[in-house]
Amino acid sequence: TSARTSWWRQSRFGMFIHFGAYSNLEGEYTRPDGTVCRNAEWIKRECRIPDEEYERQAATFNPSAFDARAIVRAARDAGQRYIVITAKHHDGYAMWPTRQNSWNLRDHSAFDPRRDLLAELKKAADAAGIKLGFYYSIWDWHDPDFAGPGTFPRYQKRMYAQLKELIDNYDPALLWFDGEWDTDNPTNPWSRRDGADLQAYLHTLNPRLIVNNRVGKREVVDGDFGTPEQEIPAEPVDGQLWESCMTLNDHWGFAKYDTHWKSSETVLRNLLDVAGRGGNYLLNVGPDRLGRIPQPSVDRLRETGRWLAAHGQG
Ligand code: FUL
Repeated sequence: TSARTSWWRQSRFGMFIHFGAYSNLEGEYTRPDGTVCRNAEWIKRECRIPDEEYERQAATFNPSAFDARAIVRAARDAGQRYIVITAKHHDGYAMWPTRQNSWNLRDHSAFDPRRDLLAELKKAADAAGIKLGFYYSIWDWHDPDFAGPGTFPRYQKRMYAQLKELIDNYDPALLWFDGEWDTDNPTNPWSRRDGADLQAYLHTLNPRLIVNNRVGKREVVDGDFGTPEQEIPAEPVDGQLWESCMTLNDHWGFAKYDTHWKSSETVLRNLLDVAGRGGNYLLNVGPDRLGRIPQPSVDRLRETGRWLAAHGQG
């Protein structure tokens, strides 16, 4: 436990935001034969949406109602002290104007090209004293070099360049990697060595950066903290910092049909349980295609924050 991780260890409660080109479909894809396939951030793959079609829909993505200040306010009022937003999920779509490709919110959307969501969020978060982190998927369904024979080094170069852009332009306090595994994905070439190299590189760009364990292979030696997902571990690994990430309903990305919301009592119980055992709780929201956090999520965040404030923990 170093001084570097001190703000993170003291934070206890954070907001996860899953937002990307998939959000534009709001969880439903109507196949050519008229049947409907449901998913959320995995919709491209799980519903086997052809590339051209996914690209066509992404070109209409216009999150014009994304309000960084309102989101930061919702987080702060909930008692959350940091935010982690998907800068790039598995579909490879970058939520900032990356110069490495045109598969991004500036060059491939119907969004106002003068706007930059990550910059807006960074500014609002700074103003509120909230730390900002980025989720970044190593696995990339869009970049042909990810799984092409012998082309992974080319992909990796672009990935390094994208991460440098993120660090140079938005100064994130934390990077939350994902998509490093090879169980679902036998073509995933990510190795332990790649993880160690990447982490060393990131620390040359910013020695204070905090990184999760999915930068490597989720082992105790990887990154700064463990990432149990949708669960509160009975016995956290000895000596390893950890953070439970959880959805508020049953999906990470927006799914219009999913109304299976956790009660604010459940959220609070989870938070106290996690914090009582020394972990952090990263609670997810999935904005709709216009960029608005669903009202049931806003309500639960507000109720949680109200309880914390009333008990002197806000
Ligand atoms: C998983 C991803 O595959 C999910 O889509 C989500 O982002 C979750 C937090 O991590 O590994």
